[in-house]
Amino acid sequence: MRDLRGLYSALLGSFNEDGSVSEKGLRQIIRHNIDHNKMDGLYVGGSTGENFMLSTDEKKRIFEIAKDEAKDDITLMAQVGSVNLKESIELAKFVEDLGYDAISAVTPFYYKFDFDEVHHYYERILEGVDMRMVIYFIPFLTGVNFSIEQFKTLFENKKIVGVKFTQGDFYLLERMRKTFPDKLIFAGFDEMLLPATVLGIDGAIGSTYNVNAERARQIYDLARAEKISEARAIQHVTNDLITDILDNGLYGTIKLLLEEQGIEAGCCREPMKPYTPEMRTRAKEIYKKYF
Ligand code: NAY
Repeated sequence: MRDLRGLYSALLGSFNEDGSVSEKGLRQIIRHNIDHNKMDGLYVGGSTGENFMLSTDEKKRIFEIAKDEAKDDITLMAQVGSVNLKESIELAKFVEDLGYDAISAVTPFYYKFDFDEVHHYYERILEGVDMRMVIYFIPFLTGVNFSIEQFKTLFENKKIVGVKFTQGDFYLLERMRKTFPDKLIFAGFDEMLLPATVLGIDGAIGSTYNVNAERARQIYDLARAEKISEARAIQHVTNDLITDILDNGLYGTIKLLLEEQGIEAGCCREPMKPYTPEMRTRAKEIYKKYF
Protein backbone atom coordinates (compact mmCIF):
# COMPACT_ATOMS: atom_id res chain seq x y z
CA MET A 1 0.00 0.00 0.00
CA ARG A 2 1.32 3.40 -0.99
CA ASP A 3 2.41 5.94 1.63
CA LEU A 4 -0.03 8.84 1.29
CA ARG A 5 2.16 11.48 2.93
CA GLY A 6 3.70 14.36 1.00
CA LEU A 7 2.92 17.35 -1.19
CA TYR A 8 0.01 17.17 -3.63
CA SER A 9 -1.09 19.55 -6.34
CA ALA A 10 -4.83 19.98 -6.38
CA LEU A 11 -5.39 19.20 -10.04
CA LEU A 12 -6.80 22.15 -11.99
CA GLY A 13 -9.76 21.72 -14.28
CA SER A 14 -8.99 22.34 -17.93
CA PHE A 15 -11.80 23.39 -20.23
CA ASN A 16 -12.24 24.42 -23.84
CA GLU A 17 -13.97 27.70 -24.65
CA ASP A 18 -17.30 25.89 -25.08
CA GLY A 19 -16.98 24.54 -21.53
CA SER A 20 -16.14 20.95 -22.50
CA VAL A 21 -13.34 19.14 -20.67
CA SER A 22 -9.97 19.60 -22.38
CA GLU A 23 -8.28 16.22 -22.25
CA LYS A 24 -5.17 17.66 -23.88
CA GLY A 25 -4.92 20.43 -21.28
CA LEU A 26 -5.46 18.04 -18.38
CA ARG A 27 -2.80 15.66 -19.60
CA GLN A 28 -0.30 18.50 -19.95
CA ILE A 29 -1.05 19.78 -16.42
CA ILE A 30 -0.71 16.27 -14.99
CA ARG A 31 2.63 15.69 -16.78
CA HIS A 32 3.90 19.07 -15.58
CA ASN A 33 3.11 18.12 -11.99
CA ILE A 34 4.90 14.80 -12.32
CA ASP A 35 7.89 15.66 -14.51
CA HIS A 36 8.60 19.27 -13.65
CA ASN A 37 7.03 19.91 -10.24
CA LYS A 38 8.03 16.48 -8.85
CA MET A 39 4.93 16.36 -6.68
CA ASP A 40 4.29 13.40 -4.42
CA GLY A 41 0.62 13.30 -5.32
CA LEU A 42 -2.34 14.71 -7.20
CA TYR A 43 -5.69 15.53 -5.61
CA VAL A 44 -8.18 14.98 -8.40
CA GLY A 45 -11.71 16.39 -8.38
CA GLY A 46 -11.34 19.02 -5.68
CA SER A 47 -12.33 22.67 -5.58
CA THR A 48 -9.35 23.49 -7.81
CA GLY A 49 -10.70 21.02 -10.35
CA GLU A 50 -13.93 23.09 -10.49
CA ASN A 51 -15.49 19.76 -9.66
CA PHE A 52 -18.75 20.97 -8.14
CA MET A 53 -19.77 22.42 -11.51
CA LEU A 54 -19.34 19.13 -13.39
CA SER A 55 -21.64 16.27 -14.37
CA THR A 56 -21.02 12.73 -13.08
CA ASP A 57 -19.79 11.66 -16.52
CA GLU A 58 -17.35 14.56 -16.67
CA LYS A 59 -16.03 13.73 -13.19
CA LYS A 60 -15.53 10.10 -14.24
CA ARG A 61 -13.76 11.11 -17.43
CA ILE A 62 -11.34 13.33 -15.49
CA PHE A 63 -10.62 10.50 -13.01
CA GLU A 64 -9.93 8.22 -15.99
CA ILE A 65 -7.65 10.70 -17.75
CA ALA A 66 -5.67 11.39 -14.57
CA LYS A 67 -5.08 7.68 -13.94
CA ASP A 68 -4.29 6.97 -17.56
CA GLU A 69 -1.73 9.80 -17.72
CA ALA A 70 -0.20 9.38 -14.26
CA LYS A 71 -0.25 5.58 -14.12
CA ASP A 72 1.64 4.75 -10.91
CA ASP A 73 4.10 7.65 -11.17
CA ILE A 74 2.45 9.64 -8.39
CA THR A 75 -0.05 9.10 -5.55
CA LEU A 76 -3.61 9.70 -6.73
CA MET A 77 -6.34 10.80 -4.35
CA ALA A 78 -9.85 11.24 -5.77
CA GLN A 79 -12.28 13.72 -4.25
CA VAL A 80 -15.63 11.95 -4.66
CA GLY A 81 -17.74 13.98 -2.24
CA SER A 82 -20.93 15.59 -3.43
CA VAL A 83 -24.17 16.79 -1.98
CA ASN A 84 -25.63 13.90 -4.00
CA LEU A 85 -24.65 10.90 -1.86
CA LYS A 86 -25.60 8.36 -4.55
CA GLU A 87 -23.14 10.04 -6.87
CA SER A 88 -20.39 9.94 -4.22
CA ILE A 89 -20.94 6.21 -3.67
CA GLU A 90 -20.82 5.61 -7.42
CA LEU A 91 -17.66 7.69 -7.87
CA ALA A 92 -15.91 5.98 -4.95
CA LYS A 93 -16.50 2.56 -6.59
CA PHE A 94 -15.43 3.98 -9.93
CA VAL A 95 -12.04 5.21 -8.69
CA GLU A 96 -11.46 2.04 -6.69
CA ASP A 97 -11.81 0.09 -9.95
CA LEU A 98 -9.42 2.52 -11.64
CA GLY A 99 -6.79 1.79 -8.98
CA TYR A 100 -6.65 5.13 -7.14
CA ASP A 101 -4.64 5.14 -3.92
CA ALA A 102 -7.21 6.89 -1.75
CA ILE A 103 -10.47 8.77 -1.79
CA SER A 104 -11.45 12.02 -0.17
CA ALA A 105 -14.90 13.50 0.31
CA VAL A 106 -15.97 17.02 1.07
CA THR A 107 -18.40 17.40 3.94
CA PRO A 108 -21.91 17.55 2.42
CA PHE A 109 -22.88 21.19 1.96
CA TYR A 110 -25.73 23.58 1.08
CA TYR A 111 -28.36 21.94 3.33
CA LYS A 112 -27.53 22.36 6.97
CA PHE A 113 -26.98 18.65 7.69
CA ASP A 114 -26.52 17.81 11.34
CA PHE A 115 -23.52 15.81 12.52
CA ASP A 116 -25.34 12.46 12.47
CA GLU A 117 -26.25 13.04 8.85
CA VAL A 118 -22.68 13.94 7.97
CA HIS A 119 -21.40 10.86 9.81
CA HIS A 120 -23.90 8.68 7.94
CA TYR A 121 -22.73 10.18 4.64
CA TYR A 122 -19.12 9.06 5.26
CA GLU A 123 -20.18 5.62 6.46
CA ARG A 124 -22.33 5.09 3.36
CA ILE A 125 -19.55 6.10 0.96
CA LEU A 126 -17.13 3.74 2.70
CA GLU A 127 -19.52 0.78 2.91
CA GLY A 128 -19.13 0.02 -0.77
CA VAL A 129 -15.36 0.30 -1.11
CA ASP A 130 -12.17 -0.98 0.45
CA MET A 131 -10.26 2.28 0.26
CA ARG A 132 -8.59 4.79 2.51
CA MET A 133 -10.51 8.02 2.96
CA VAL A 134 -9.32 11.54 3.78
CA ILE A 135 -12.09 13.84 5.00
CA TYR A 136 -12.17 17.12 3.08
CA PHE A 137 -12.73 19.71 5.81
CA ILE A 138 -13.21 23.22 4.42
CA PRO A 139 -15.61 25.09 6.72
CA PHE A 140 -15.22 28.49 5.04
CA LEU A 141 -16.84 27.15 1.87
CA THR A 142 -19.16 24.47 3.26
CA GLY A 143 -20.21 25.99 6.60
CA VAL A 144 -19.53 22.56 8.18
CA ASN A 145 -17.30 22.60 11.24
CA PHE A 146 -16.33 19.74 13.57
CA SER A 147 -15.24 19.60 17.18
CA ILE A 148 -12.43 17.29 18.28
CA GLU A 149 -15.08 14.92 19.68
CA GLN A 150 -16.84 14.81 16.31
CA PHE A 151 -13.55 14.11 14.51
CA LYS A 152 -13.03 11.30 17.02
CA THR A 153 -16.38 9.79 16.08
CA LEU A 154 -15.62 10.00 12.34
CA PHE A 155 -12.13 8.54 12.84
CA GLU A 156 -13.59 5.46 14.55
CA ASN A 157 -14.02 4.08 11.06
CA LYS A 158 -10.57 2.68 10.34
CA LYS A 159 -10.92 3.42 6.64
CA ILE A 160 -10.89 7.13 7.50
CA VAL A 161 -7.15 7.69 7.67
CA GLY A 162 -6.99 11.47 7.82
CA VAL A 163 -8.24 14.91 7.02
CA LYS A 164 -7.51 17.63 4.50
CA PHE A 165 -7.54 20.57 6.86
CA THR A 166 -8.45 23.75 4.96
CA GLN A 167 -8.91 25.95 7.99
CA GLY A 168 -6.91 28.78 9.52
CA ASP A 169 -7.60 27.72 13.11
CA PHE A 170 -4.17 26.68 14.35
CA TYR A 171 -5.40 25.95 17.84
CA LEU A 172 -7.69 23.29 16.38
CA LEU A 173 -4.85 22.02 14.16
CA GLU A 174 -2.56 21.65 17.17
CA ARG A 175 -5.32 19.87 19.16
CA MET A 176 -5.89 17.53 16.21
CA ARG A 177 -2.17 16.71 15.92
CA LYS A 178 -1.96 15.90 19.63
CA THR A 179 -5.22 13.94 19.79
CA PHE A 180 -4.77 11.93 16.58
CA PRO A 181 -1.05 11.17 16.22
CA ASP A 182 -1.81 8.26 13.88
CA LYS A 183 -4.15 10.08 11.50
CA LEU A 184 -2.84 11.94 8.47
CA ILE A 185 -3.33 15.70 8.42
CA PHE A 186 -2.94 17.51 5.11
CA ALA A 187 -2.77 21.31 5.13
CA GLY A 188 -5.18 22.90 2.68
CA PHE A 189 -4.07 26.55 2.76
CA ASP A 190 -0.88 27.08 0.77
CA GLU A 191 -0.35 30.49 2.38
CA MET A 192 -0.03 28.76 5.79
CA LEU A 193 2.21 25.88 4.78
CA LEU A 194 5.03 26.92 7.10
CA PRO A 195 3.06 27.16 10.38
CA ALA A 196 1.11 24.01 9.51
CA THR A 197 4.34 22.11 8.87
CA VAL A 198 5.77 23.33 12.19
CA LEU A 199 2.69 21.85 13.88
CA GLY A 200 3.48 18.46 12.39
CA ILE A 201 1.26 17.90 9.35
CA ASP A 202 1.84 14.85 7.16
CA GLY A 203 1.50 16.68 3.88
CA ALA A 204 -0.28 19.44 2.04
CA ILE A 205 -2.68 19.75 -0.87
CA GLY A 206 -2.81 23.00 -2.79
CA SER A 207 -3.88 24.79 -5.95
CA THR A 208 -0.84 27.07 -6.16
CA TYR A 209 1.55 24.09 -6.09
CA ASN A 210 0.67 23.63 -9.77
CA VAL A 211 2.92 26.66 -10.39
CA ASN A 212 4.80 27.24 -7.14
CA ALA A 213 5.94 23.70 -6.40
CA GLU A 214 9.62 24.49 -5.99
CA ARG A 215 9.04 27.08 -3.26
CA ALA A 216 6.43 24.89 -1.57
CA ARG A 217 8.88 22.00 -1.43
CA GLN A 218 11.56 24.27 0.05
CA ILE A 219 9.19 25.57 2.73
CA TYR A 220 8.07 22.05 3.62
CA ASP A 221 11.59 20.58 3.74
CA LEU A 222 13.12 23.54 5.59
CA ALA A 223 10.34 23.64 8.18
CA ARG A 224 10.66 19.91 8.77
CA ALA A 225 14.40 20.42 9.26
CA GLU A 226 13.52 23.23 11.73
CA LYS A 227 15.22 25.89 9.59
CA ILE A 228 12.45 28.32 10.31
CA SER A 229 13.88 31.68 9.29
CA GLU A 230 14.91 30.32 5.87
CA ALA A 231 11.47 28.78 5.42
CA ARG A 232 9.79 32.02 6.49
CA ALA A 233 11.65 34.03 3.83
CA ILE A 234 10.30 31.69 1.14
CA GLN A 235 6.79 31.73 2.63
CA HIS A 236 6.90 35.55 2.42
CA VAL A 237 7.63 35.46 -1.32
CA THR A 238 5.05 32.71 -1.76
CA ASN A 239 2.41 34.77 0.01
CA ASP A 240 3.20 37.84 -2.11
CA LEU A 241 2.60 35.58 -5.12
CA ILE A 242 -0.59 34.07 -3.66
CA THR A 243 -1.94 37.56 -2.85
CA ASP A 244 -1.33 38.64 -6.46
CA ILE A 245 -2.93 35.43 -7.78
CA LEU A 246 -6.00 35.84 -5.56
CA ASP A 247 -6.40 39.49 -6.63
CA ASN A 248 -6.43 38.47 -10.28
CA GLY A 249 -8.75 35.42 -9.98
CA LEU A 250 -7.42 32.23 -8.36
CA TYR A 251 -7.82 29.30 -10.74
CA GLY A 252 -7.77 31.35 -13.95
CA THR A 253 -4.52 33.05 -13.00
CA ILE A 254 -2.84 29.75 -12.12
CA LYS A 255 -3.85 28.45 -15.57
CA LEU A 256 -2.55 31.61 -17.24
CA LEU A 257 0.75 31.23 -15.35
CA LEU A 258 0.98 27.67 -16.66
CA GLU A 259 0.33 29.01 -20.16
CA GLU A 260 3.43 31.18 -19.74
CA GLN A 261 5.33 27.91 -19.33
CA GLY A 262 3.91 26.50 -22.55
CA ILE A 263 1.12 24.43 -20.99
CA GLU A 264 -2.28 24.64 -22.65
CA ALA A 265 -4.13 24.80 -19.35
CA GLY A 266 -7.38 26.05 -20.91
CA CYS A 267 -10.26 28.09 -19.53
CA CYS A 268 -12.40 28.00 -16.40
CA ARG A 269 -15.92 26.62 -16.37
CA GLU A 270 -18.93 28.97 -16.41
CA PRO A 271 -20.14 30.68 -14.25
CA MET A 272 -16.48 31.52 -13.58
CA LYS A 273 -15.48 34.52 -15.68
CA PRO A 274 -13.76 34.16 -19.04
CA TYR A 275 -10.26 35.67 -19.19
CA THR A 276 -10.27 39.41 -19.89
CA PRO A 277 -7.33 41.12 -21.65
CA GLU A 278 -6.52 42.86 -18.32
CA MET A 279 -6.40 39.53 -16.51
CA ARG A 280 -4.06 38.09 -19.14
CA THR A 281 -1.78 41.14 -18.95
CA ARG A 282 -1.68 40.96 -15.17
CA ALA A 283 -0.87 37.24 -15.26
CA LYS A 284 2.10 37.96 -17.53
CA GLU A 285 3.31 40.60 -15.04
CA ILE A 286 2.93 38.15 -12.15
CA TYR A 287 4.86 35.54 -14.10
CA LYS A 288 7.73 37.96 -14.77
CA LYS A 289 7.80 39.06 -11.14
CA TYR A 290 7.98 35.62 -9.51
CA PHE A 291 9.38 33.15 -12.06
C1 NAY B 1 -9.03 21.67 -3.51
O1 NAY B 1 -9.97 20.93 -3.21
O2 NAY B 1 -8.68 21.81 -4.67
C2 NAY B 1 -8.41 22.41 -2.44
O3 NAY B 1 -9.04 22.69 -1.45
C3 NAY B 1 -6.97 22.77 -2.55
C4 NAY B 1 -6.64 23.79 -1.54
C5 NAY B 1 -6.95 25.16 -2.08
N1 NAY B 1 -8.25 25.57 -1.62
C6 NAY B 1 -9.14 26.13 -2.45
C7 NAY B 1 -10.50 26.35 -1.89
O4 NAY B 1 -8.88 26.46 -3.59
O5 NAY B 1 -4.71 25.65 -2.35
C8 NAY B 1 -5.84 26.09 -1.65
C9 NAY B 1 -6.10 27.56 -1.98
O6 NAY B 1 -6.47 27.70 -3.33
C10 NAY B 1 -4.86 28.39 -1.73
O7 NAY B 1 -4.40 28.20 -0.43
C11 NAY B 1 -5.14 29.89 -1.98
O8 NAY B 1 -5.97 30.42 -0.97
